[in-house]
Amino acid sequence: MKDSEIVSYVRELRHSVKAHEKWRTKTTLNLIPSENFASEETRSFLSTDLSNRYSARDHFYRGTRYADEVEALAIEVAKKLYRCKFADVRPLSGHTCSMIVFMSLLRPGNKVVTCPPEHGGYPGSSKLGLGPLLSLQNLYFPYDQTKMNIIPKATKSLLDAENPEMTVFGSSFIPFPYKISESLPVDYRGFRVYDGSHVMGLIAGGKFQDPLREGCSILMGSTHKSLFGPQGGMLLSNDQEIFSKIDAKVYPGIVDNIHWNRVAALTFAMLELLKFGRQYATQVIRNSKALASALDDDVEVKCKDYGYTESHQVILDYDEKKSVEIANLLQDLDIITDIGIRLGTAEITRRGMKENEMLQIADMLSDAINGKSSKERIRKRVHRLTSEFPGLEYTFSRD
Ligand code: DSN
Repeated sequence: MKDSEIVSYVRELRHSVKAHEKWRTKTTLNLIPSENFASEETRSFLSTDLSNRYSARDHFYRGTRYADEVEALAIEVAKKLYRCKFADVRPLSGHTCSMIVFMSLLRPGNKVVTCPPEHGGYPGSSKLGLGPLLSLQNLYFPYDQTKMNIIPKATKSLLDAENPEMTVFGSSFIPFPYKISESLPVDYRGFRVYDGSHVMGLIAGGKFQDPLREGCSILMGSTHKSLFGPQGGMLLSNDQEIFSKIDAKVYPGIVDNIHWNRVAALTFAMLELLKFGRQYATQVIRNSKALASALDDDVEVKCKDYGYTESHQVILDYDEKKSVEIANLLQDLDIITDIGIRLGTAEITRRGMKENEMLQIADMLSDAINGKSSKERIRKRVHRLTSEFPGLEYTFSRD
């Protein structure tokens, strides 16, 4: 390859990353509920020397003195934040957590119950993902589409009849907490897991549900959705026997090298949540409720009869084709969503927006979806709003 071609690739790479940074952090209004802003200080840990190093459980490497301290601190902070006895911060993602839990505790042919993917269950742990890869039998919770939740009584009957080896509560579309204890038969002996990927930040803030005290023995999830850390995963438990089984499989079976820079960044984000989590989670939920009720005059929102939402998610009620059209239209206006359509309030809350801004956003969404204003005018309003919130809240002052 010629030098000039390499230089051109370098230029292209720099350009794409810089343009992405400006577009997604400055210009656009991000309503994807599985994303968030990590604070500048959290992000600064990601580019430290920790990213260059190894440290493994078998102590094969020297030079790990401080990386080991970082891990010990991470575990200590995670246990405090989630009020539990055991924490593992090594998983590289929420999906890796599912792999670790399934591969440690289940055998081929075992049954696992999850939320149905067609109703917003996480596809990665369903028959579309890990199920067939690990030769598991996938069963699904009976689900009430109107309430966007599992049906406790029917779930109890399913668990009684099938006696599955594992039940995984939680979902990617999760406007409401699950009634865990009401769904579990008294004599159910399977593993009870909560995939809190979407709601880890709300759980940390004490504002959603508390799975480890509601009947689950494992809480797992990703660390970058409502929990505003770097991308990664985390496993938490109060059960020593279960945790030991998991621990035995993580290294060297599923996660070899741990990304220590990520663990340091996660620890900082968890400290932010220890200090500001309650305020943050309270405002996220207030914002979701405000956004949903303001939208509902003109835009189809699910679960009106149930107060719309108790999480960071507001779920719109359009068919697949229309949802894709809307998501594309909104992207054109610098409003970023998925094609679910789920609207998430975690990132805009972190930027400091409150109920008043939710009314403005609802107005922009309604104008866009119903074609009540020109694209140019809506885009300008989006840019005005994002420029008014250049910073980030719920973090420590650097003064
Ligand atoms: N990517 C996540 C979501 O958007 O819900 C699932 O891990």
